[in-house]
Amino acid sequence: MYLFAFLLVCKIYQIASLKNLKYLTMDLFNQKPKERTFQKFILEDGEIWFMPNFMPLSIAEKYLKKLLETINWKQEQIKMYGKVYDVPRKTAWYGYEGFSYQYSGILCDPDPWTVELLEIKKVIEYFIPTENFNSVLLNHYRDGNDKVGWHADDEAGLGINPTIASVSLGATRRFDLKHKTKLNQKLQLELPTGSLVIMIGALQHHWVHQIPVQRKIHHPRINLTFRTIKN
Ligand SMILES: [Mn+2]
Repeated sequence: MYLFAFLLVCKIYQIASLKNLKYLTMDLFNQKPKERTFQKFILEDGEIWFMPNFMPLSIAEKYLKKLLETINWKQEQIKMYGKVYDVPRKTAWYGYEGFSYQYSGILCDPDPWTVELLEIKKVIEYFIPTENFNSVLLNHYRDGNDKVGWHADDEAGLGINPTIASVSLGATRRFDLKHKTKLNQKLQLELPTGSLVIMIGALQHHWVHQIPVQRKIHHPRINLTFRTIKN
């Protein structure tokens, strides 16, 4: 009897929290989407589309808190010159079953989508209807000491000219891009909370990007990069 009552309370709580989250999506759509447009940077060998106000600040704050608490954050390690180091950020991988990813030569399965991640995915796909992302890589930069070095998202599993959508929540961090061979081709963006960046075209084949160390930043930032893995 008590167990039944307990389960009922859990169920009601679950429904209530789902409703709350649906409200977030509604709210996102109600914020006059037409006023939210992309600034398009048409670069040599690629494009960057930037929407600083993708999410209202109050909603970005809610997602940040929720994702920090509920995501299955992992401390990955890398081997360099025979020594093992912690990756300077926490990471997580979510997506549909069957779309596994390769990390340091190991094949990993994604965690199943959470309600929040599916919501954010849905809203991104409202703005770029050509995409149907099947996975998301999450990065948690605990403070300005966490970073990601120069790299391209050019793993074989992403195919040719992948579209990658990146949502920022929390501390504003700098996002640097540079062309691999045309050394005068550079772009620097400040990514505020609730902003959306889309990387398009041949960008991953010709450019590299990084999130540099910024020691004066003492707050966390989460970054969600939605991708389409081709199996
Ligand atoms: Mn990247």
